Amino acid sequence: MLDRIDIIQGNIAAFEADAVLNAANKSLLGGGGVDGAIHYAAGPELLEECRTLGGCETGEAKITGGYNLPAKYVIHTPGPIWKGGDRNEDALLAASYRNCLALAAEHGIKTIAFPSISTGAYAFPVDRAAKIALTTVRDVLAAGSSVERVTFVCYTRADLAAYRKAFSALVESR
Ligand code: AR6
Repeated sequence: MLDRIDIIQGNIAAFEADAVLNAANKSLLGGGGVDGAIHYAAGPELLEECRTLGGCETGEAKITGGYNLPAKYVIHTPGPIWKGGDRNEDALLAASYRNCLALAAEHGIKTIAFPSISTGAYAFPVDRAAKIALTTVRDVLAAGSSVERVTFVCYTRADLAAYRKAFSALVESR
């Protein structure tokens, strides 16, 4: 399943895939980081559609159109805010990845790009998040998802290094 996962450095708002993931907040009404970049590139119609969704709980996911993005869809998920690690953060982060992939499969999405959910403004430690992200995606693909390709789009070199390291550890543990 790891051969269906890519890790690259870039801006997720410019990535060409059936869907891109938005590391949103529970209001789904925009913000900084990934959320800001996606809304800026998609244009104001994305916010108009988001206003109709009534927000989203942490670890859950909602889907909209991609408007001016290269991607056809945006899947929005509020990841957990890091509070030290004993507030169910790991399980909530895994739920974000799982619920996004389930929604993607329901919509016939074959290619999807994820940012590093929760590791910016929400302060989740990136090494720990990378391991959870990759193992969760690998397990969903292994369980028979119709999603064919998952790309992690890392913004910084440090994030890229963390995701590559976590990926290598998974390859070695096979
Ligand atoms: N493409 C890919 N990755 C990016 C981009 C980009 N254009 N911009 C930042 N990153 P964050 P969170 C990386 O803060 O931690 C928003 O205000 C960034 O380096 O975007 O889940 C929302 O509205 C970091 O590694 O998301 C919420 O209020 C990762 O993406 C809150 O931030 C996630 O950083 C969500 O916080």
